[in-house]
Amino acid sequence: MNFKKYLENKKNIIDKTLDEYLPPEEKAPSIIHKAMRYSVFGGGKRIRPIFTLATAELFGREAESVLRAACGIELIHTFSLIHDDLPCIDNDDFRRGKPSNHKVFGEAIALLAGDALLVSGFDLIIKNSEVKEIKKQSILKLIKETSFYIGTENMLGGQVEDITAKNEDITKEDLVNLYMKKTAALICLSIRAGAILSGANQRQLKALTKYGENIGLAFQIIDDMLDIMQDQRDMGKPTYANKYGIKESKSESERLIGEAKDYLRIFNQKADTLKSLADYLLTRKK
Ligand code: GRG
Repeated sequence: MNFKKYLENKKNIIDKTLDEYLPPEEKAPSIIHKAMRYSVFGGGKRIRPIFTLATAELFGREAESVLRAACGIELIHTFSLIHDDLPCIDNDDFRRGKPSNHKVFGEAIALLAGDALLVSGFDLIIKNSEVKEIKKQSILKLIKETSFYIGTENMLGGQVEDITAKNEDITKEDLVNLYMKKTAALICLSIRAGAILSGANQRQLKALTKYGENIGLAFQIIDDMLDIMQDQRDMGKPTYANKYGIKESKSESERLIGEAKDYLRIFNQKADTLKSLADYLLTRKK
């Protein structure tokens, strides 16, 4: 199967799982289920759950065996986007070219839809324990990891730094640290999830974590470049591309992706899909 087909195929099974899991729009209280579905099916790339599935496959597992946990992480990602767009945080009227959740449903419902998706994310990870070959202990470990990677030491803390950072005085080290928390943490979690549920040993988990950190950091630097190239630059915000320019952002993201792939050496050609996913990030247009 070529790589484009691989991405398409995985996206389809992720969409199907999410659709079967989420309450239907008409179920009461209908407005929140509509709001949740609006953002979950709003055109996301599904890159985080695809990382989880591809990592499980690296260990010879079927993608299906970790599908629910992977989708749980996608719900948590969607929650973070809805809250990120709220007037009290980034105040963005648009997400993926469409009106953001609060523009359609109002602030109160958007806030609650985000909360509901966070809760549902954990629920879906727990539901993965129903898969026969998955050890219950590994689900507990993943729940603990998820709390850590989205908590105040990681995603949530990164978001706090993001809204308080001042463009003029942030150093490169602090900006990279902020990106590691705000963006790389959840991407890293999605890779670790596939490894933990597939019984990875410490050496394998360490290599995949380094891969995930590099990928996650590159992802945010590329995201900033895309914002500039698509004329969506926020001048009030310190971003890598705003501060250091497109040329340096490009070479730094290429360096990080190259290093990420080097960490996969211990898996030989079994890691080819994860290497292709790393390369794909450099060419993505959205
Ligand atoms: C309460 C744990 C908690 C978190 C709330 C709002 C928030 C704190 C964190 C948000 C952090 C954030 C929005 C980071 C940006 C990461 C990023 C580049 C998102 C875009 O990801 P894509 O391109 O999105 O994968 P798609 O549209 O493909 O789904």
